[in-house]
Amino acid sequence: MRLKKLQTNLIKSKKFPYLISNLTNIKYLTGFGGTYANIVIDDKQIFFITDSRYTEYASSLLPESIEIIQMTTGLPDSLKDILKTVKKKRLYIDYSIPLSGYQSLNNNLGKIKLIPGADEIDSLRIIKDENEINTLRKAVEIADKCFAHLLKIIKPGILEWDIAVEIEYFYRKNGCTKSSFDSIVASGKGSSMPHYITSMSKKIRHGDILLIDMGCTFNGYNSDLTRTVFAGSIEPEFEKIYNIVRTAQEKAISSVKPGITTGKLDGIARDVIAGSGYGREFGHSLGHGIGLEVHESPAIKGGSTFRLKKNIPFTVEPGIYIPEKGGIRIEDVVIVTENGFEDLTQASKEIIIL
Ligand SMILES: [Mn+2]
Repeated sequence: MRLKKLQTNLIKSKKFPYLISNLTNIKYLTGFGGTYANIVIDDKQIFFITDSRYTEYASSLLPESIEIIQMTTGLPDSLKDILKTVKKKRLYIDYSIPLSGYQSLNNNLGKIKLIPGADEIDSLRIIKDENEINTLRKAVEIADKCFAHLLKIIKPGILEWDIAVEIEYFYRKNGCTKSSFDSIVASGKGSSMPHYITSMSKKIRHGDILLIDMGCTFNGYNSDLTRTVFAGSIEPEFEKIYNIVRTAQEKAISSVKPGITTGKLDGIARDVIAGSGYGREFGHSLGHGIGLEVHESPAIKGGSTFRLKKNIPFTVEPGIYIPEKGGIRIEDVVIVTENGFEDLTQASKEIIIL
């Protein structure tokens, strides 16, 4: 069980009792899907604090060895009681707590010493187990199918918004609870803004670039997919740029293997793009880890010394953006294997003119 594994790690690093308040981390550790909970892990006991809405649910979910505490007068009081029980005057706090939460504890826990914990849970979450990988694989597959579906309906004259709505509908129809984020459907000049906001009134025009960034949430796990297609025709400059981005992306992906740093990987894509004269037009990092959150550790960025390991999934998404003209981005989700990589994304990377 993940909670036990974390407890073992915390005992080894002597960081207990340890408080976790982040709901995604709590979901990862226990499966709890409610909207309020905290966990305190001590060396011999684990406490699960929630309010009256969730105590019954929590006791049906958690093993008997975990003590469920129903919060009545606020978190600081519950924590004081727990620390009294375990006879400790210190509390490690996971770094995912918001500053407001930290300050509230600091003001209300009296003589108890708060110690910033580290990224103990992030470092567990970063490497996925077989179950998680299969779920991710399914999320990526649904996004791929959605893209294939979009190719049948995209044509000049259709609204950006209509495409975004179609994505949302397709995802839900195919077993997803939601999109991973508001889909980006950016046409024409809008495609030069990496995080464009989809317009409710803008129609796709003949000759437009169309950048679509879309992902879904399947059983709690996220996918992320970007493809750039062309409405009616393609300008020679953007055909060239498309091929540079594609080469950069494929070169980075084929370099993925255990041991390579994410900084090096970013550099491989960046060198291709800079070597073609578009270095300044690739402003963001190469990618990000993906799982219970659409953006999670590790960051795939320049300067990072983080070394990839087997079963870490992440995105590879270089782009070139020419202000006032348009942009191209291509994004896949890949996973590190024993000796190399598997590209989970199957959506076509050929130049598509619709
Ligand atoms: Mn992404």
